[in-house]
Amino acid sequence: MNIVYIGLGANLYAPQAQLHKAVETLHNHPDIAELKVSSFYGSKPMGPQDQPDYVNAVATFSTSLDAEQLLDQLQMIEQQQGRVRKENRWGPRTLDLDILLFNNTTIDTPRLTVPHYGLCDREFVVFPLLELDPLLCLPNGTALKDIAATLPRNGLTSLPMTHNKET
Ligand code: A4P
Ligand code: MG
Repeated sequence: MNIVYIGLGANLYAPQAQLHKAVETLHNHPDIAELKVSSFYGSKPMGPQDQPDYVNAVATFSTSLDAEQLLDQLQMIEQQQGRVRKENRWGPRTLDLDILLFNNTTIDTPRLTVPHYGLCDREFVVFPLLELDPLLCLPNGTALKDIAATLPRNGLTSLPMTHNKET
């Protein structure tokens, strides 16, 4: 079994509901077990500022899928939830699912860079990861809490729990 951490992000069409729906799909997936999800967080857009704020979360689970098979599954879920890939980098999206960590390994292939290249710079990834595991370390041995110590929160807020799938 592989232990995986993924990032979830959305800023279009009821972003909290998009994340709830993605979590439900992961929960029901036959090759995914032991799913744990962080709180949902409100975050300021990284990149172009003329787009809505984001809702972000991270999740961890075990899976028998290898990393590329998992990427296929995550991209399928993005597609099912209406993701349209556009030219403009870092633009708004209904759902973005990124593989943050895959076991304690590094992956560098044309399709995959793991740990995710932005992991250490993104408050909306680092703080939710620490919520799931305060002792989490990167494959190079760096403790995530040491990265968090100097990372600005940039207005990151923990959102109240909602089960309302329309918000
Ligand atoms: N790819 C390589 N490594 C990975 C990985 N570890 N996980 C490749 C997932 N995919 C990976 O991704 C492009 C290609 O990256 C994939 O085909 C895969 O083979 P994409 O999802 O099509 O494109 P993208 O997500 O638009 O591009 P990018 O550069 O990954 O965007 P980011 O870095 O994900 O940023 N602001 C806030 N507050 N919160 C956000 O979540 N997200 C973005 C998008 C911008 N601003 C944000 C947020
Ligand atoms: Mg992505």
